[in-house]
Amino acid sequence: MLEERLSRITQVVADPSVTAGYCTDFTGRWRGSTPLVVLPASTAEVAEVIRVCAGEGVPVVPQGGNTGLVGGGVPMGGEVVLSSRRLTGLGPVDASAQQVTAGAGVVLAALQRHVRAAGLDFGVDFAARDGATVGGMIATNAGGERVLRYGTTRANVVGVEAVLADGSVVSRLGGLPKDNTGFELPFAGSEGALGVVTAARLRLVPLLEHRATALLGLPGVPAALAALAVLRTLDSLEMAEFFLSGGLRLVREHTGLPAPTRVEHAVYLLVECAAHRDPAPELHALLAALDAPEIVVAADTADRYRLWRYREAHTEAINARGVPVKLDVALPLGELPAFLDELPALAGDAELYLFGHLAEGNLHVNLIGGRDATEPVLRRVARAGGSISAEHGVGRAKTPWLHLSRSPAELAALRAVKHALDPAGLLNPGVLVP
Ligand code: 2HG
Ligand code: ZN
Repeated sequence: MLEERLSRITQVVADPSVTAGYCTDFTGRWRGSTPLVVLPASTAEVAEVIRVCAGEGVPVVPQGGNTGLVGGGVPMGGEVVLSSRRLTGLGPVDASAQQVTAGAGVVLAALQRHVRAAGLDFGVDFAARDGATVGGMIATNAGGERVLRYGTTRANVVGVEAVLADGSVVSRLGGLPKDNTGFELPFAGSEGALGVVTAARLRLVPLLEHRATALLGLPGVPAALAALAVLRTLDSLEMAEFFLSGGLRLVREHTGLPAPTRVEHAVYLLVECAAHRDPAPELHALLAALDAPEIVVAADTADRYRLWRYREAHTEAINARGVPVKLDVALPLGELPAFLDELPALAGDAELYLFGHLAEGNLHVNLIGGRDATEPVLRRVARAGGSISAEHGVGRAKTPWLHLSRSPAELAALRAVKHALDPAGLLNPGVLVP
């Protein structure tokens, strides 16, 4: 029996009251079921688990912190869940190479604490830092709030260790910055469909101890884009996040926070600079020259986090309001104003909440209630040369629309890679390349 065989390898949970927590996503939109959650504590155990499941023809859904938003880590077909929660090894920080090795189950916030204690930092950061894991971040190629400076997760990974669908292990944790002995297997963005990431060698960045943060109240997105163009001249710029008055109202209702500005504005732009020397003078000089109706400057670290909270609490505030349809899209910056003008009509009778990462043209379109507007919104994004999934991945949510962002030749190549590495379709069936 499968449970017995897997139990001989590692920890297995079958109790439905426990497995239920692995079967539903954060939004409540994706609700699956599983006979078993398997929690291996080493790469060798993962490999054995995969070998047993492959031998029995039992499909597996790899899962990290279950903070995903596209149904990519939920067992919608009754699959076995392979959780990375016990793969929490963290190696010593290599200060001269500026690297660290982390297990797939290491939570982002724990990684940050570990490397910051050694005077370095990890280049990726986002609101789900207390739940998201290294393996999940690689599998989804997570982006977040610092992409404008450090790129997405892919750019911050030196090498990956993973278990393939036949149970074999590929390990690239040596950390050589130069090693052109063939191409790297594309685990970043593979969404658990090509292999189970078990550990990674991560690139670290200097810990910048001086930070300056400001919230700009602006009349519209064109003004926010104009401000961004000016602020981008600063080498120290690290964050340029935006939200709108409607989302702010919802966040305030949910959190009880006071208004961040004297008067309400249509658009809010949250910017942060970081450097080895205090970036406040250069940021404040540029802000003073901007034509912004209102600017609030953070006084200290607690104040910085207070300002972040208006932006970062959007996801939980929206969730408290209802089960959202989440469309994570990106458009060329020049296309944003026209797209945003048309968006309310495309959203129809759904409640629309919009926020995101302005520098990448990455909009989080959240729709609650009403008719499902996924189709018209994604088609409009594609017409503008945008992406139907900027940073959350394809998961199960976006597979019907993947053709809007990828050409037939690209789709055929994706399918060929999937088939070569997982011919039986054992890993995360129905996700990314159904
Ligand atoms: C963020 O930027 C996340 O906070 C979540 O990508 C976005 O909830 C969302 O739509
Ligand atoms: Zn985001």
